[in-house]
Amino acid sequence: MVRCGCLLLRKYGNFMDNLRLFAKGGAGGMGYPRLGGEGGNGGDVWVVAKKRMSLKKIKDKYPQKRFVAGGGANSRISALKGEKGLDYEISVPVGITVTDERGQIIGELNKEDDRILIAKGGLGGNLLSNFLPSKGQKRIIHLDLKLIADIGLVGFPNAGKSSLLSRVSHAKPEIADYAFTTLKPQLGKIMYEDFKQVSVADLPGLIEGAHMNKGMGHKFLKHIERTKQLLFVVDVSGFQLSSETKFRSAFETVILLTKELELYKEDLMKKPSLLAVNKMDLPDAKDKFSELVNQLRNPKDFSHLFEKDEIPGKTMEFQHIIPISAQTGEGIEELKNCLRLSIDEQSNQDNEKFSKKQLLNLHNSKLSHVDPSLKYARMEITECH
Ligand SMILES: Nc1nc2c(ncn2[C@@H]2O[C@H](COP(=O)(O)OP(=O)(O)OP(=O)(O)O)[C@@H](O)[C@H]2O)c(=O)[nH]1
Ligand SMILES: [Mg+2]
Repeated sequence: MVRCGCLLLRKYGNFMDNLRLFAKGGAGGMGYPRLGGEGGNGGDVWVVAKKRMSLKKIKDKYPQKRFVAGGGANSRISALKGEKGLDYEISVPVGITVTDERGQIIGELNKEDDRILIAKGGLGGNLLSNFLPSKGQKRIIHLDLKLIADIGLVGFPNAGKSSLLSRVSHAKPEIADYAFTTLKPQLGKIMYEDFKQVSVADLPGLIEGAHMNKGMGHKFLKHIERTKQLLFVVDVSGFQLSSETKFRSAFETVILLTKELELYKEDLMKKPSLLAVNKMDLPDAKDKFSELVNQLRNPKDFSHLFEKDEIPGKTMEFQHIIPISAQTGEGIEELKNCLRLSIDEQSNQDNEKFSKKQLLNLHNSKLSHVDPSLKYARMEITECH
């Protein structure tokens, strides 16, 4: 039996769940003192939730991460009331918390088309301001993607994801012997003896072609993006959607699930992942499990089982592979321990990364006070270590 010891360590990737940007409202337009004309107000900068957006897309499209709205028009004889400057709308993903530089929450975008004003345009010049306009508001904004859970359950239909969630938490998801029982994410929490909680999202089953929107398709895959880690759940005896579709062994389901994630978004492959092999109470399960582990150790030797375009560029490297039975409870404690270990390890690495960054900032700010020639000399020394 492969226990927690079956560790295939991998580096944690950097799934993008936050972005810092600069926003500036447009300046107001000049007033017209002689005729009492008012300049137009500057445009405002908004963030607007859009379904198909991701923080990565924003960063790739606008590497400078600078968003400035249009200026208000000056008042003139032909148009005494100057026109308002153009607003700037930044499309952001749904499920974002918007905070300012001090960490104060400005608002949340929970559904499509929700919008928040992040930088107000300046006022146009008028009588009160002696016809002088004001500048637009400047602001550093943080966008944080709210994760729906620490762990997302990924698997073909009927693998036993909902059964597993009901085993490890107090959640009561629907469980049934047909595909697509779960139609939207269900959340549960694993409680540990030291009161630590790890949230788990039971997600709708995935089928081949999900990246092309088959089955629950994108809806399902979008949820996977919003979990810290993935727990693949596969039926040790394999899966067949219907008599018209191919039977897939447990190994094939792992490979095909990986391929679907890769085709949807390669970044998903960077998330720390674990594998729970379910239904170990079934006859022959132990032999099938050993076969699966062997296949996962040498995936290349089994590439003949797939069409070329079904093979993922990289095989998923699981941190732990745990045989379980959601029905009898076998392996469930082990699984809970492995999940805890993996989540703790990830937060330690995140903390470490954060401290290193802080130290580097501190180091650089100290160096900026010394003679520039010394600065380079010192940098070399630091790099030698
Ligand atoms: N023998 C056995 N059956 C199980 C086990 N876990 C789940 N099942 C059965 O498998 C069937 C599917 O279980 P679900 O938990 O609904 O599966 P799911 O992965 O949530 O399915 P979808 O919501 O359709 O994606 C049900 O009939 C369960 O009773 C197990 O460990 N052993
Ligand atoms: Mg389910």
